[in-house]
Amino acid sequence: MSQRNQTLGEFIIENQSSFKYTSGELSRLINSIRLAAKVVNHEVNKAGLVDIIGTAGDTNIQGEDQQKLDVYANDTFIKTMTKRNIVCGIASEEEDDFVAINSQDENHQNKYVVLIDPLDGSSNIDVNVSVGTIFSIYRRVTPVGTPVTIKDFLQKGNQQVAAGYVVYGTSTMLVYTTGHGVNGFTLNPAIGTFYLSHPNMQFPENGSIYSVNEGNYIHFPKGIKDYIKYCQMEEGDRPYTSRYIGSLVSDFHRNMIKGGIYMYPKSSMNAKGKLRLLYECNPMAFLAEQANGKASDGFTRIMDIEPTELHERVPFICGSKNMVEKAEEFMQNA
Ligand code: P6P
Repeated sequence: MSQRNQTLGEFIIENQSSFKYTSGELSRLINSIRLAAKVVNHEVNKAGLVDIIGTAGDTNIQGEDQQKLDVYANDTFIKTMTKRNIVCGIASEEEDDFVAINSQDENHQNKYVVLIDPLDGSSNIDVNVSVGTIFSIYRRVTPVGTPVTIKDFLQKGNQQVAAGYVVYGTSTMLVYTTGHGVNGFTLNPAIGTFYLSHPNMQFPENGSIYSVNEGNYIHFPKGIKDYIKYCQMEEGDRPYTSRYIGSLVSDFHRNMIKGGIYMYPKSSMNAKGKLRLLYECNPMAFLAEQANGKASDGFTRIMDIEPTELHERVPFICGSKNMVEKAEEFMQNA
């Protein structure tokens, strides 16, 4: 019989015992994310065909126009995870406050909380550029049997039990970690099954791609400006190539495969940067470190930052270890 790649379902079962909380709940949670990803993928792939593009007429807490697909993705992930009766609470970029899951957990017995950016890069939807979902999973820290509280969500990134993303691109992939490396699964749309296509993903220690919105150059801190000029200098393996998709998941995914660095620094326009710590930077930082990469704000390891509020933003530098360390050197010597 011809060999075939392992499916995501088979991978989850095979690796369940390696996860210290082997009650199977995390496996069921990852499976619920798998289902929601397929449902959202179906809508994203036909966005141009139905009247689902454009704003839903609302704005989210970030003050950004909510694209209809944002709302659809948010509802899909929340409903799918709720129905599996595994999580006690969900925080989302699209929700002002966290959502306590009481309907399926009236005795507050569920142990996991999920933080999610249901459709990152959604401003790209109308121009047919790839977008993504980012998720971060923790065990609750308040007592089981009591209602979930904000403390369960404001945990440092180094407490994550799992994190990952779905990239809705030329193909749809689910990439995740439970702290034992990073593995990528590609969806076969003909049969609706994710297959292990990228086992043990690793950032090359060096790379020649830098990803930053250079339109904001004049607003960047001196250290970031100095590092960008370093990337552009003719010397050794430089000048590097600039690639910026405007979708964190896509820039991160390309850099993980080819080697590179992604930066969203603070600026005179965004005093703390643009990206959110809890459901963008922490999950991507967990993946980066599990793939031999690095993630910081230029000075502090992202996963060591103590969160103070649900939608807080931090400056974000992430990717190939040697490139991140060089950028940190410029930031710290500026
Ligand atoms: P800018 C998308 O809105 C996002 O959060 C990331 O996915 C992306 O990398 C960044 O913002 C793009 O922001 O300001 O460069 O358009």
